[in-house]
Amino acid sequence: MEVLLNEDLAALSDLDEQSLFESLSQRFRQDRIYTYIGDILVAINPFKYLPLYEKEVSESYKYHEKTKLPPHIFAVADRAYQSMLGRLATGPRNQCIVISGESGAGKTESTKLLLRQIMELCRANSQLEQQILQVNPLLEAFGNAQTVMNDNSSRFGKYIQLRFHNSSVKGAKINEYLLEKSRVVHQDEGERNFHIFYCMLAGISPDDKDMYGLLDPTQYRYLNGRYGSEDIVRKWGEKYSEVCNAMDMVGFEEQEKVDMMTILAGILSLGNIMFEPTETDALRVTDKSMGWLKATAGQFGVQEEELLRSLTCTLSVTRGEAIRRLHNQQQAEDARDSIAKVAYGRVFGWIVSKVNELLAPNVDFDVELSEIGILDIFGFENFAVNRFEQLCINLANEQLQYFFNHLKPGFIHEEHTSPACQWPSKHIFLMEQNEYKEEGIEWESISFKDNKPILDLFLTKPIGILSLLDEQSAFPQASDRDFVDKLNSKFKSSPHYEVVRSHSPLFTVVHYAGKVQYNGLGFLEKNRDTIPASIRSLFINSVTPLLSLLFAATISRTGTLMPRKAKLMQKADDNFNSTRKQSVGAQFKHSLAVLMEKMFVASPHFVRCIKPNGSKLPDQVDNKIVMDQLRYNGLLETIRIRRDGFSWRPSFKEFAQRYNILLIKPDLPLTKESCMSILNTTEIHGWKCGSSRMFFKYWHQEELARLLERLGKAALVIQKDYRSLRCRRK
Ligand code: AOV
Ligand code: MG
Repeated sequence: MEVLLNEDLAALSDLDEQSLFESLSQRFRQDRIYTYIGDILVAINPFKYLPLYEKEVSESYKYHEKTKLPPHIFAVADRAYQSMLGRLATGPRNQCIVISGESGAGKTESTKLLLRQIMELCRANSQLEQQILQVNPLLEAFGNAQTVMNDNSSRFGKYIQLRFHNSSVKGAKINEYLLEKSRVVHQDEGERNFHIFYCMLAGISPDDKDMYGLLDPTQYRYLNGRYGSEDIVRKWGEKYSEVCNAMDMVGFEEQEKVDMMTILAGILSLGNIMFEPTETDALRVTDKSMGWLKATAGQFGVQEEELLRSLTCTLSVTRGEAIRRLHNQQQAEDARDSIAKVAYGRVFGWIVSKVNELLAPNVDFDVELSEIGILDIFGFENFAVNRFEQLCINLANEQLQYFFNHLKPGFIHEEHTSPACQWPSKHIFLMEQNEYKEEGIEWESISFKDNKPILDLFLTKPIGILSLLDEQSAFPQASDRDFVDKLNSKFKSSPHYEVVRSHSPLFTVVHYAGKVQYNGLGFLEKNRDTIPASIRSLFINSVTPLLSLLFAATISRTGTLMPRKAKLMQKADDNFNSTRKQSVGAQFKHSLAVLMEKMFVASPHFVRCIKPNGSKLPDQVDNKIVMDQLRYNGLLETIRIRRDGFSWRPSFKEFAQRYNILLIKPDLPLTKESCMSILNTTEIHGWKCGSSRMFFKYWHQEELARLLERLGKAALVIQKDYRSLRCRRK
């Protein structure tokens, strides 16, 4: 019994910060990296190989009983899959698994294990299954990089939706969030560019290397001259063949692959183009880098002069008149880097939309599909310098925390899902407490740290951080300082905002997880994310088919490519300053809202990943680092809320109908008394009985499901015995 108790820490009677920490670290020292806290799985990154994922283990967790086996990520896969099929307790068929934790905590590894196990469980269409499993290595090559926190850090967030018809998988769809494009042109000390560059250089055949015009890796400025030991290079080489293999499996065509690699080679060459001023105040490409200019033009399939023009001057059209402004050296370098970023970003976006096209479910429209979604998104970030990217990431985490706090599994779905999908908020708790009163149930009010005010600070229109950012972004003359001044004047008295006195445009947000100071430099430009007209037309005219497609088309919010007539685009581009394009902040806000809507109408599962120490080492627990994470991700708070509330409240009729089989009396009246006698035959405790309905804690549903399951098994055994008896008689 002791072991069982420890495997689910929600069952500990005195659960506080210290005891939670003690139990988790004690288990971790015995290589028990997984622990349940109620319906949350806590996973501590072991940073070493553990024999936890072998075939036999995977088999044993298929259709298992939760308490019979130790906590495991495969158990989460099993629960999600069984719930999707309606085999476990009631609730919506769509499932979503939210994986959170800070960088290097093990989110992506957990995602891969979940995917693998779900594919094992459904074993339907083996080709599709293989395709789905290949998506990860492909996305990782293009979207992951080595950082100081994690050697394989995801530089984008993703939501993978697996779509099923009955028990078999029919397709998949990926949403990606905020690829960190700036990494293409700059990496901090101890970090690297996206994996794919190193893989390509290490793995490509000498012939292909010539074809793409690739040179020695140490030559490229965008790679910082860093490459690696022979051992590492060999690993990259192997990874390259894996990536090529994955592309084939998923269904990319040969020409598409060639185009993609050529564009990557072009980006590397582009990075080496340097500029210098001439005596006449104009700007020229240095003699040394003339070769790189030529190479880039060749690799991008564009005219050399046109490329040069888009680097050295800006063309703007005002009232039908073209005005050319010459760049200074800094502006030319910025133009070069933004071409590299936009080209890489488009390639990545295209890969995702191509994957979605190739893995789209091939079924009739009227076939209803259910879904298991897996969210692997960056954790809360607080660095020495926090930029626009950190602001977005932390906003996403506020949103997730809100979801977590306000969710009462079963409860919301059964009784309060409105078609318009109103997000449940504080009123759920009020409603809940009124219901206790009406039903004559004793209750204590449940208090919780509501982060709605922080979300409002970001999202309210027209006076929220994102709206004000959009407002300032719309003024061509506004500066980052103006934006921060605006924030200061609007929010100086907000409890979640702090004015910072400094020459730099700094401001502080008091997040649920702590204070974060942001540096507003670059916010306006990153939020606008506009591509100069000259660059777009440069690429539209490229002879490389993929490149021309990437710029003649826009990638919609849902991730699918929407080709448009290039002419139309160009026309719009000519006066792009005045055309309305959604800002990055607004797009991100929108995709978060879509995600939340999906999540609020699905049955949720939570995996909270924890990093045991900051040095990526096995067998070491750093108390402070772990404690901080327990606090940041609000584990304790959530445990308390969930333990205190009654999440499932079936009417007497509903309950008696579903569980009368436990009494083996099919004609039982559907009354309060019947409900009580059903429950009295079980060993389930802690429920309450109101005047019209029953009140259960979140874990009761599962206990009841288990009883039904046992009964089902018993019935099967009886049937089998009966049949064999009859056979023998014959
Ligand atoms: P992350 O996804 O949470 O960080 P990862 O899933 O990439 O973190 O994990 C980081 C590293 O930890 C992996 O590359 C593995 O070496 C190791 N690791 C994680 N889980 C396990 C496990 N179950 N068993 C063994 N090793 C593991 V980031 O994407 O950086 O936020 O942005
Ligand atoms: Mg990751």
